[in-house]
Amino acid sequence: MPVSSTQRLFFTLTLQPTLARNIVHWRNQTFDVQRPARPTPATQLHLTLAFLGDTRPAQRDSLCRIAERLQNQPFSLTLDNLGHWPKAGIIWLGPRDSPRPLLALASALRAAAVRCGLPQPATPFSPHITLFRRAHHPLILPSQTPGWSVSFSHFSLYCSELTPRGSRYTELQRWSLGAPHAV
Ligand code: 2AM
Repeated sequence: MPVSSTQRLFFTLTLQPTLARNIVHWRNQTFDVQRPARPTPATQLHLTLAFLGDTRPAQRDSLCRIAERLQNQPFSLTLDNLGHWPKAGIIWLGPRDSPRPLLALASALRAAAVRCGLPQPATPFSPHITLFRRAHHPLILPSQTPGWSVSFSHFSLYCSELTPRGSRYTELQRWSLGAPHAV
């Protein structure tokens, strides 16, 4: 099968537009991060549950069938933690404590990926929302975040296309949490 028929996919939690705009507003006021660090646009802020990489149509269809049958529960979390991974060049926002239903959902989706022939990293799931990319230089992070509390009632499958202007994300499908059917 030609490589062009694959799609670069990931399962993710999306943020409400108002929350995304609030995060960007706070980020712009709080961080003094110079180029080449690149801030993530508000419309692209998300929390990845499982990165699938290049996925064939048959694999995508199998994953969608599994996702549709999941009965993981909705949950809330608090975005009260900041981190910097200098090697990856990522500054992130995330929860200090990960609720069990979040961990269970990520684990179920990673397991589904493996079942469909899409290997997953051995490293533990580390929930985060990327605020900046290409941030490889040392920096001092703000001591705290506004501590947004966020509820999630669905998760999504996204396609990522790499363009010269950065990644372009498209939602392909979404599923309710707590109900075994697509939204
Ligand atoms: P990141 O924000 O930490 O880079 C789409 O690329 C999403 O999948 C991003 O949220 C990205 O996380 C995540 N992801 C996880 N592993 C990845 C990988 N090996 N390559 C690209 N993206 C990955």
